[in-house]
Amino acid sequence: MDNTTGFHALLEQITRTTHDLWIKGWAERNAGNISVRLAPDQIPGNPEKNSEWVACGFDAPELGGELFLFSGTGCYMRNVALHPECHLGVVELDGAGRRFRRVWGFTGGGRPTSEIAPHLRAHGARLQASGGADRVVMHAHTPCVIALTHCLDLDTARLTRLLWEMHTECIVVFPDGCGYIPWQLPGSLALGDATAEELRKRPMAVWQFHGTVGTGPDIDTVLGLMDTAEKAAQLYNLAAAAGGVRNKLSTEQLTTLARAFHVTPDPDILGAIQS
Ligand code: 2HA
Ligand code: ZN
Repeated sequence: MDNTTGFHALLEQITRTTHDLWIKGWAERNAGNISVRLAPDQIPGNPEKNSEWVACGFDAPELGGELFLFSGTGCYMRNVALHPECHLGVVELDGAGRRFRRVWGFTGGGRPTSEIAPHLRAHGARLQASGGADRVVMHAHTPCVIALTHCLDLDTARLTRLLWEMHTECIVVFPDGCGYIPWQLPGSLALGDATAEELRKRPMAVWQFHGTVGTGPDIDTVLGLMDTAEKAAQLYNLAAAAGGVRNKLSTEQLTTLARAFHVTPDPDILGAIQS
């Protein structure tokens, strides 16, 4: 596969996914954002080399020299497929991870998402945690998960247990759990740092009163991860509205699933599995 083919294949996946986020009701107005740390075969041909360097406002030395595709600040997910080169852009980080410059896209003066700090912090955390395999960070306003954060007193263990117990798929899809981040200002470095702390241990986190952030090696995996958590939250909300959750997966059933599917759930959340 040559460079151009790789980049265009990525653009197709992204534009399909941004449309999906809109159709799913996860991306009202300019909600949601995506970034991808580009693999060598995903770098666009003829990168621009003369655009101005812009300060990130923080240092991300672990990401120095990397190229990222970002959705743009203010962009509506439902419109990305119409003009990808306007709503998406590729930026290069300098060697110190302190400044970035545009090398493709953002025609019409676009800039990376307002959530650039949480995105880059998430990339840094997952680069280390996954040994370089994870390249995608996606954020969306997932309604059922957000509703949970308004109804329940949660922390990472409580949220993860709830999701695992409400849907058979969950412990297999995210055995490391789903992090819970108490409310922080959107786009802030504080939100980025709190998110990174959870993402060093697990690939997904929920932002209280705001949404979900998912990470993984490719876009399908990340959408699938976030969708599975959202489905479990939807099942909880439906059951609660229908009279209350009377029955849920037991620790024994969760343990049986983990053994059958060869996953090791976070022992601090499930308890260590006896062999
Ligand atoms: O990009 O979703 O969190 C708009 C948002 C901010
Ligand atoms: Zn948001």
